[in-house]
Amino acid sequence: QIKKQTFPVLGMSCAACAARVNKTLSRQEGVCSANVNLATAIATVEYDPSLCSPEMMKQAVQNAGFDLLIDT
Ligand code: 9UX
Repeated sequence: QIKKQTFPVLGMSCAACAARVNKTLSRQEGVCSANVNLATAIATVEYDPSLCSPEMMKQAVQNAGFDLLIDT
């Protein structure tokens, strides 16, 4: 089933940054929806845990020049 989780995002300083992180997460296989809040620096992601993991999201966000804090 779909899991909904929030992650702090590091490195965003403008709306275009947030849009880039949002697009990066949205394109990730297994991600159903992503919403990145610039003001709170929090990404809310709904995903299928059988298709992707927070580690994979972190890697993708790092490749885009930002970072995602995951619990593990
Ligand atoms: Mo605005 Mo975000 O120039 O990298 S896009 S700070």
